[in-house]
Amino acid sequence: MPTSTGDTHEKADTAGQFADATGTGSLDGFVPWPDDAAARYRAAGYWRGDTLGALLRTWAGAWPERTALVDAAGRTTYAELDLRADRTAAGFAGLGVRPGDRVVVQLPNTVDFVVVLFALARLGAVPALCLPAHRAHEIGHLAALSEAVAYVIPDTLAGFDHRELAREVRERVPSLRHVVVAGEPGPDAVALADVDAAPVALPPGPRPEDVALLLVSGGTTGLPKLIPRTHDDYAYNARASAEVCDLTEDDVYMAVLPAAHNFPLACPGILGILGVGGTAVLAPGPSPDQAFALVERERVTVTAVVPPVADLWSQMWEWEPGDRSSLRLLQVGGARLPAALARELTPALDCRVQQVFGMAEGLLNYTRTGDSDEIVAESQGRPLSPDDEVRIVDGDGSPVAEGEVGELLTRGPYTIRGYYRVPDHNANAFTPDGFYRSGDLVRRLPSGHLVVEGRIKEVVNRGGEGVPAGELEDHLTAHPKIRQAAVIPLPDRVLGERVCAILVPADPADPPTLPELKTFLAEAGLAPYKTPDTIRIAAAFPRTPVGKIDKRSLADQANALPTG
Ligand code: OOB
Repeated sequence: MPTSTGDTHEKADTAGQFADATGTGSLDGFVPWPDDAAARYRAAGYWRGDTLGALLRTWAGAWPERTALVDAAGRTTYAELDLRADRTAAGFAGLGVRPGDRVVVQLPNTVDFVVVLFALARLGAVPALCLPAHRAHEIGHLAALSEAVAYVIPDTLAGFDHRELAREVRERVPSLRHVVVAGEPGPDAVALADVDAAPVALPPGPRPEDVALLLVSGGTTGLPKLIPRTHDDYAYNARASAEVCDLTEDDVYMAVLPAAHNFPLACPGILGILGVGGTAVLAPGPSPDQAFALVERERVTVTAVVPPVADLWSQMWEWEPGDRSSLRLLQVGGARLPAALARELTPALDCRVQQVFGMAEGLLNYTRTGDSDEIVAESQGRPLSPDDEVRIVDGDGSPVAEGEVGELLTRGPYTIRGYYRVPDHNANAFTPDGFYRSGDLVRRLPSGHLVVEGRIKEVVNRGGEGVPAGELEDHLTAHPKIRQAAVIPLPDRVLGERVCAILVPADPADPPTLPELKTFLAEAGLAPYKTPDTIRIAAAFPRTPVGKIDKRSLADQANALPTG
């Protein structure tokens, strides 16, 4: 164990090294909450003045010998994690990484990921958490935008050599001084194992209101953006989420989605489970063969998946051997969970299902333990915090009538007030009074739960009539011959856009036909203009880096697919 107790180390062998360090408070391009809002969030007890680095110290002090993390390489106790974070922080300091410096981190679900996160947090450096599937286009942009000084990668992953990618990014981004490799570094890079030194006197730690990390936006249009999350707000995000999920020290949370994504990281995810003294199992991915074996071996109690994974698991669960009775809660979010699938999940997996409608920008909605089966199947949950403010507005920005569909705007104690370093974009993405314009179309039920009807940009404009993709997808997936559905616009000379439904059939040998779907939708009471003009049959859908259906690629492929 390190000799220090707080976030400031007592060893003085490099004292003076950080004499001119200023901390991250001055991180340019970060939009803080206004003082009055910040004061309210502190007074209400949401922001408790902790930093992530100090929290780990507290946890390690309270339950040092418990297992914090499990990955393919083995088990790590809280005390070991705490020490590794200190040693790695000292290693980064030795490389010349300073408080406020940005570091692009692109690591798979491993103990190294968590160590690097806490090490940088202790140093006051700011990790930009990229997903393993990001490539030169995204990484180059995010590294340049943040003027990152270092880039942390695995050597190879899923047959892809990240060191090659790093060489390409380095040529484009002059600020990048170090490439740190978990594994074999190759030329011009340093091994993460060598970013390790005796804990040193670190500069004054970051302040709780400073940026702890940058998440990458999941937006499907344009280049990704960086989402600055502070120690205060992110600690609250994880802690309050852990409470909603009734997490205790006896829980074992399994991260199957990439750990850099907000959902498995802090909703409640890895940070939430560590905060209650439980164990986080870092799974390499959501494939049933790997994930199911880990559920059984580690007695996993909670995990989080996107709907396509929930769908796959529900089909495989009863056929794969093994005792997975430990699983008590399956969180599903990130994209629309069709109500029909939601209803199948509890009987198929014999566990409770929770819908999570969240965004890296902040706002989280959860269905709760006491909610009826109907609410859990049909809604995407209600806001986490009593101080989450939600407005549902029409195209003019005026509130819609209660129960009507409109765009969700939100602000609150863990919702950002601006993306990092994009003031022009922020002028439109946020209202003048600080609400984030989510682009999501929702309606509110009398219970306060929200139903996501789609995205503003995913409404097909059929000759002036709006067809929300999500609504039609839900109806289509209720058809017995359809496993998954994605609705996209196709250009049309007369209508402007027409409605194309791309379908993954339940049985590839027996795909649905357009006439039978039209009859089915009419019987369900759907307005005729909302029925598909054309259908395409696909074997599977392309996915985004976190596993959501990638509608952009799908639209590109639509014309090559067979019609039904
Ligand atoms: C999560 O975060 P992001 O940033 O990758 O994506 C956010 C967007 C939302 O604005 C919404 O369009 C969509 O993903 N979304 C959902 C949804 N959950 C997210 N759409 C329908 N139903 C849902 N349940 O995806 C995310 C972050 C934290 C927790 C969970 C998900």
